Amino acid sequence: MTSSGRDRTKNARLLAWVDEMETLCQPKDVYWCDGSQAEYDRLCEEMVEAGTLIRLNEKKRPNSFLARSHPSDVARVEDRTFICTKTPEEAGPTNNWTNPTEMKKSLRGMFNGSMKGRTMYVVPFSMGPLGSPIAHIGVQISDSPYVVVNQRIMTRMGQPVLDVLGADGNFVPCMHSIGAPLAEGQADVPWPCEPDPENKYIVHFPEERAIWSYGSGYGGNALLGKKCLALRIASAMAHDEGWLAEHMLIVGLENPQGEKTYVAAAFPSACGKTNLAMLIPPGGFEGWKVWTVGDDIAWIKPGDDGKLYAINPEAGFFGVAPGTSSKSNPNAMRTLTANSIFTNVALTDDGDIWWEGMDGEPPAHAIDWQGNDWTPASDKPAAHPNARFTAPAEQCPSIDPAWEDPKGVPISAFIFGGRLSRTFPLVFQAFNWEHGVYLAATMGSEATAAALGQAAIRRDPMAMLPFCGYNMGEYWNHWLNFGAKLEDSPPIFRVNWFRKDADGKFMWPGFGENMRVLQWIVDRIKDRGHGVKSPFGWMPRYEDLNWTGLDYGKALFNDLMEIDRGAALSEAETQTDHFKPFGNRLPKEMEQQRQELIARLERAPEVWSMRD
Ligand code: TSX
Ligand code: MN
Repeated sequence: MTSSGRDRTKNARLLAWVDEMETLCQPKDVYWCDGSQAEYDRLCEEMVEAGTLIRLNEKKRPNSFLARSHPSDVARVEDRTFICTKTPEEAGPTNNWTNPTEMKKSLRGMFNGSMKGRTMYVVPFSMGPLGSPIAHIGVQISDSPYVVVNQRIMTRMGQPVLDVLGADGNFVPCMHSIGAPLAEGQADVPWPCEPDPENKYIVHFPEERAIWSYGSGYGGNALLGKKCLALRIASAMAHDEGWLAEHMLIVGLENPQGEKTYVAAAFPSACGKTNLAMLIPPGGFEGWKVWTVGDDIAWIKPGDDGKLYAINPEAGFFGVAPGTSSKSNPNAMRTLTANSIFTNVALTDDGDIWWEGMDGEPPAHAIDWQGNDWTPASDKPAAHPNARFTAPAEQCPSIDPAWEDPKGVPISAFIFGGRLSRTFPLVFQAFNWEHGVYLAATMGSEATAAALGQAAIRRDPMAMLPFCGYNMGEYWNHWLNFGAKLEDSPPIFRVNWFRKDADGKFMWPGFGENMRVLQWIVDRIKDRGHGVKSPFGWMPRYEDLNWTGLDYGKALFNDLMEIDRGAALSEAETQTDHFKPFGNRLPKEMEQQRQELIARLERAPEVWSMRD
């Protein structure tokens, strides 16, 4: 036995599992990660020598690296993601289901000898501050050193986790192999993986609380603490135990009096969630401050005082690089100045990184994400559109002083967003919890069907469509029950930064200016904010928002807030297609809310507007 685990933990279940996986995967050796800086530095140096990492210019980007993935391994593989519950019904109509016994059998076949010629790393990690009552421990076994160093940024990783785990502590086993064993004498490649997408498997066993991932070294497929544990497995735990595991950012909104209000917000992809999590208030908001607790995942539990408390289970940001700039997100740019790993971005001639949408002029020459020469005249992007940065959260200038508080931060409201170019107002507040759950369950973003220029809504309920580890109908039911049990359920808001006018131009400046919407939300939470009743929910009038520092007229605002009855009714009609697959798992409240919306719209004028 090459394993040194007995010196590191007395957890019998962990030791037995590692031994069993060593026998199955047949690695050349086993290494238990301690999580130290020295270990991180050594693994990075080994990857530089192997060609997996490129060390960036030490003056411009200290202690930072570039990785280029195999072109087949650039994103999560949703059609290769499986939820293996006893019955397909428990996984629900939005997940890929496979029989757990059969899936386990074929996984054992795949993992048999899959680590030949490689080191098997044992990576203990905590999702959430070490020892927090809201945190959970996972242990990932992986044959990828790239995974190990990313996990050290994204989670609390190493020996302190084993110390907290103790002899009888519980953990989620997270089994990972890139699926590229090395034969005797076979040379390695910079990014080994299983290149055939059909042979990649991201598999969840929610009942057993276990994860098996095969064939990919990339992001959400391979850093198993994030989407796999903190969302898919945790959502199943949260359902059983009465809490929430959500795809949400968490921010603290501090007013000039120093009062802080924390909110959690869910958006589908490409809505700028990380930008909102790190927002800098615009001119006119002196004394206001937005504090970042997390940009992607929130674990939320009711406290003894009846309030909700949330932690960010992660310790870093794994964000989309293209589009990130000093304009769109100055705090992110500052976070990335050192100690970061960049994947599939471009390499500049001075050893720094670049991507589309970064500040300033594009470089005259660079090496693109596939390692080829690139100039602004090239017809392909220099960075892959899903290129990523991995950066420590503590480096974020707006990181909240309480971001590692083990008891979490109190959540006063939920915000749900979408990307809708027509007929959807900037902001409104749900009439009550049930109505808010309905608004969240029907949220989505536009997928433009280019042919007709027509916009169909791609539904992404609670932004959890790819991340719910059980039947989504039951998930909505859980949300309804969760709120019903609370003495004081928090208000729920919907926002849309992306409405366009008839000329196709964005009507709302977005970015830092979203602070105006956030202030109204804080006002409403504190029962200070005025609102008018619309068919959609409570809305601010022009005079209810703070316009200091922005030249934005009342007529334009009223256009931004108007509701077209016909469009809203046909939207409500298409929700039947969205609800139908859930059958008797659809909570009756959802259809009830839809009918109530239709009734409100039928009583409304053809164009509902605040114009007087
Ligand atoms: O992140 C964005 N946010 C949230 C910021 C806190 N983006 C980028 C989305 C892609 C990830 C936005 N894009 C936002 C937004 O609020 N709004 C828009 C649309 C928009 C784009 C450009 C302009 C205005 C709006 N530019 C000018 O008006 C000059
Ligand atoms: Mn996400």
